[in-house]
Amino acid sequence: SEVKQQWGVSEPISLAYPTPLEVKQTEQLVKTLHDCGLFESDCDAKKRVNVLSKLEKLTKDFVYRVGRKKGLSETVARQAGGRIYTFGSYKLGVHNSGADIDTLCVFPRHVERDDFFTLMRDMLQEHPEVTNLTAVADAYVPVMRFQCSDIPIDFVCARLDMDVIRDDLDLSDNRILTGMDERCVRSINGCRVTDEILRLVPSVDTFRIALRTIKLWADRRGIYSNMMGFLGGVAWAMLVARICQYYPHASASTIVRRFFRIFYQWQWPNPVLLKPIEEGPLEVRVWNPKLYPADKCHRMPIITPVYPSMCATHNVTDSTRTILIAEFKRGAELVETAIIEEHSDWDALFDQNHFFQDYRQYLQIITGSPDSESLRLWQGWVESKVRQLVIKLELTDSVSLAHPYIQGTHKVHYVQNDKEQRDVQHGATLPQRSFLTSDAPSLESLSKDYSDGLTPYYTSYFYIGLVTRSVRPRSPKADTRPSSELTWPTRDFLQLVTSWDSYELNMSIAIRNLKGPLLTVDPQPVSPDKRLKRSQ
Ligand code: 3AT
Ligand code: MN
Ligand code: MN
Repeated sequence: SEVKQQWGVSEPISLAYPTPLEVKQTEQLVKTLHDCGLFESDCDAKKRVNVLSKLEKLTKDFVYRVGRKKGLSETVARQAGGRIYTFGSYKLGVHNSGADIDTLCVFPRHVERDDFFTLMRDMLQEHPEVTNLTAVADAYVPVMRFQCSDIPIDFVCARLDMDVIRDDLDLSDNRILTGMDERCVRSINGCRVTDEILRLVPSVDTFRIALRTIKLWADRRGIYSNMMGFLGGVAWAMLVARICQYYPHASASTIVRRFFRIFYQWQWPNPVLLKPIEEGPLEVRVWNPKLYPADKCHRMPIITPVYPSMCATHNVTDSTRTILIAEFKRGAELVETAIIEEHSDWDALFDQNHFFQDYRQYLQIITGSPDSESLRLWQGWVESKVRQLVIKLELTDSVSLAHPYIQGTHKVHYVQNDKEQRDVQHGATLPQRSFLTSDAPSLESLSKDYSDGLTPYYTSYFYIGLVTRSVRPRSPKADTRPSSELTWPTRDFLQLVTSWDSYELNMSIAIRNLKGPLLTVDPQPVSPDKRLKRSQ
């Protein structure tokens, strides 16, 4: 007889084992995932293992060299160890071909983060297989990004308050957090969360198939983005893990079916927890809506399962929650009707959403610069603030839903003069001289036809789809056109983004109000009176 194990914070909903039909549906699901080209080849998988073993060796060598530099003896410096751990999708076993490997470098007390960003950086630079290295030492989570044998690596680091980092060091012990700096705690928690999620699911294999399904679905539906106020990889993983806990013996097809129904009907903002929230040894905040008003504001709280527990869905707004719940509903209906019938397939679940046809009104945020590197920084900053505009729009009477599109559109325009440059700064495209950056011809190949010469101007667009309602005029003379209601949110937003520390004069931004469905991602310019505001 079976010992009834409880997974998570409540009893399972059902202990049923899969029926033959459910097993078959899971096989069809796995086949569909394979057909989508999600899985990497064995050869690529071996390459990843190889790259990781090189990084492990490099780490030990790095710790040794810092030790010697700081006066440790040969033996002590060697014994100090050092290790790498993976996290993110690779560790969860749900990475697509081409995904990065999120890797944590753990070193002992005598090594500083500075050493990581100087000596380790040099060692990587000198490594023949390492390319495209960029380092962001002062980020919220400091990281070095590079490719090793063409595999993208996100390399973060943690310094533990220990003399020696042994190969069997267990990161799950909360005591290792004592004496660590906040950035290191954040870095190491990426690993601790991933490990704990895997420990908290009854069957890792089932979890992986279900999570791959949900990730593909979320990506196709345009709701896979923590930055834009939807959900990121960790949050999706925790949602799937919770369903696995409710149905410990179910097959992946059943997990997917229950996933949609349960989260469609979930009583948000009740939190999704994989285990009870723990206290711990640090002076840091643990998610607690009773104590912290900010935590009480979380609309769809999904809480990480290790100390210090945090909400992985801090960015969700009223609009993005509405969109997510509508997508859960769509998923539930599709899976429960079409797919569960014996002969139907899973493809419909993975249909792309049609953002550019779904709304009658859009805001287009146009960032630009004549310098592609400037634009990269500038549009990244603006992109990270788009959800602030969404929140401001939600506060107006006339907007009932503001839907941020999760991807920017990146273009290069070969302009002839200042007027053309101003036009593209405001969202115009030039016939035959505006291109998606990814498939633009070279400047030289076009220039010969233009005697005055051409210069490139780069733009990135971000879009917000709007659902508006008519607002009763406050006085007979009041302007009730929705666009007037949009003026203050967009003005505030422009003020927010242009107050950036690194804002420079060669960076432009404008916002346009576009009416009517945008049938392509490349809308024609609208007349200037529809522009809300620009600043340069
Ligand atoms: P991919 O397969 O890589 O697309 P993933 O889940 O591995 O999916 P990421 O590589 O973007 O996604 O992120 C892996 C982890 O890195 C998740 C989180 O613990 C951490 N992380 C990612 N982005 C940030 C961020 N901006 N700030 C802090 N931590 C982050
Ligand atoms: Mn990753
Ligand atoms: Mn990553």
